[in-house]
Amino acid sequence: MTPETHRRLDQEARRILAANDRGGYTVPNERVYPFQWNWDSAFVAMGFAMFDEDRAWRELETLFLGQWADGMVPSIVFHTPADHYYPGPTAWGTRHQPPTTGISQPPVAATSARFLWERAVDRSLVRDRLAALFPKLMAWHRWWHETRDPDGSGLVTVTHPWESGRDNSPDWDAPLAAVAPTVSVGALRKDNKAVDPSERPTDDFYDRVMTLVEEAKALGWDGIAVSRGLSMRVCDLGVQCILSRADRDLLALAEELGRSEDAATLARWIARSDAAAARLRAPDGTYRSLDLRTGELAPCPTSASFLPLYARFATPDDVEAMSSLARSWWDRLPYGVASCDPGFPGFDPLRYWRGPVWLVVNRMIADGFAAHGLDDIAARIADDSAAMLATNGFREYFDPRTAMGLGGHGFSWSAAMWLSWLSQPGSTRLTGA
Ligand code: 9WN
Repeated sequence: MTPETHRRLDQEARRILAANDRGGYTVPNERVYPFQWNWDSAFVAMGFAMFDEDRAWRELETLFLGQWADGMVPSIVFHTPADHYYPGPTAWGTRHQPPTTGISQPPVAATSARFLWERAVDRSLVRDRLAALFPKLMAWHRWWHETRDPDGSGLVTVTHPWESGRDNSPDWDAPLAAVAPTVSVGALRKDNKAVDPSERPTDDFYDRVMTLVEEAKALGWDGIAVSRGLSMRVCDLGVQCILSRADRDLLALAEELGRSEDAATLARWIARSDAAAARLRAPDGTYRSLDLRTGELAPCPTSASFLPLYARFATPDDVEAMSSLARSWWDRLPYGVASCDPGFPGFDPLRYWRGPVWLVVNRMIADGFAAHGLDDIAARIADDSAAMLATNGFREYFDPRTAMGLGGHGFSWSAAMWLSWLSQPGSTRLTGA
């Protein structure tokens, strides 16, 4: 990449974060997603950290204004009204102020807090902020490990595809097929008017996922009742891995803060999920999501299948299997890492989480390979990611055949991935380098 391109991307990335900044929180993209999203903000904070530490901490602090009394941190915080997104606060029918959804999203925030802490120019200036955030992070992790794993199995449950952040992955095909739609919401959708419908989920998908929302509303959004009672209950490989990594990052922060009891609790949770991970390994050696109602594993590997490396529970055999899998995908597709196995019959390079590449997932996968000594794979993922941005802009996701940009434009977390990762030589590991 030429120095001019580098400079252009730097400027554009900062411009995007400034344009999407609503004062204390960032919208992923005004046109499609006009509120604060959970894991988006955790990644966006890493971008801000490169030039404005105070603003980076604020992003996380603002997200936790949405935290529920039971510890849950919602997928969306509706800080200010906007009528061009569906489903908005009324459709969710939750009681929190500010209004929120009733489901969570992948818990990247503790990893983000550790990222901010490790890169702080003067840690003494941010220690109080970390100390104030820590118990909130701990309460959220407890919610995952207790409310979303009420039997202490070591595998946490997601009850809605949007909780996974990988919204219409093939992982949800079978679990959603078992949800009998009771609503028809196609006419209410806004997303497929803002973005080409071929790049978005179908109406049938929306009917089923909004049926799950109705089920949870009928249970009064009670955490345990939802966890045990919804028609969809899956251990999402992505959430399981991201939580496990975030537990490790939170443990490192607990030690920094001298919180030994919390550190011991975290160590117990980590050991329990590490022991349960084998249940997610398919006979072909790849990791998959697990339908907790039927005991069935998901039909194909996805980009989440590389995340045991990021989580740090992968065995040496797993490392071998994952590097072969990554190389085999590059034999079929020039740009990595596709969100779904290119050999899967339902692979669709344009449609949302059924094929396209997301830079935040690439960031986690590259961290995992680098941490296991596979720097060549980590570097190739970074090169592909930078090439997609340089040629097609800061789009929401990209076609793995052509690098064509898809979904929303001027996307906050894509900008943050440039600022915190791709523009920074030698910064492949997210935390604990
Ligand atoms: C539902 C904001 C979010 C991301 C998700 C992505 C998409 C929302 C949607 O956009 O989901 O949460 O309406 O499609 O799948 O990962 O956090 O960028």
